[in-house]
Amino acid sequence: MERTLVLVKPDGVKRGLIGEIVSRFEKKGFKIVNMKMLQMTKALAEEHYAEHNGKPYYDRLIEYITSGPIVAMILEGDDAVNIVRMMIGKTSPSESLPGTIRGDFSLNVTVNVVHASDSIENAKDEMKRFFPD
Ligand code: FUP
Repeated sequence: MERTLVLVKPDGVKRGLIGEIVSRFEKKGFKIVNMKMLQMTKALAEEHYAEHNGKPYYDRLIEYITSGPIVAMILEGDDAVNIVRMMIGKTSPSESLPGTIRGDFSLNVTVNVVHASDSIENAKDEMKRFFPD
């Protein structure tokens, strides 16, 4: 069994998509092992997106991700990291296919509804970051 971290980002919460997103993962067969609502601080956002520091979109990204409450959850299931990444869709709006969460609900590369860990190693760090206990 593998675990991964998913965030419903501020636009997903504001648009009332928490239930839709949780439901897709539940129906797929993932177990929700932890979940909470929080607002990311600037410090947490800068840690989470450290590798993007210096990119032209970085300031907008930090402002957006701290702009309202998010929902963080840990999902568990076989091959969770890869399968959840497939279910959220690609980062680029022109590549996120219909049927994926981003493909169905977002047209914007920054304001894109969800985050999911992109490797087992990052999943471990991100689960610790959002669920330190
Ligand atoms: P992803 O793992 O799909 O969330 O994508 P990345 O790790 O490449 O990027 C993290 C976040 O940076 C994305 F959710 C949105 C933002 N981003 C932009 O705003 N513009 C870009 O050109 C690339 C990424």
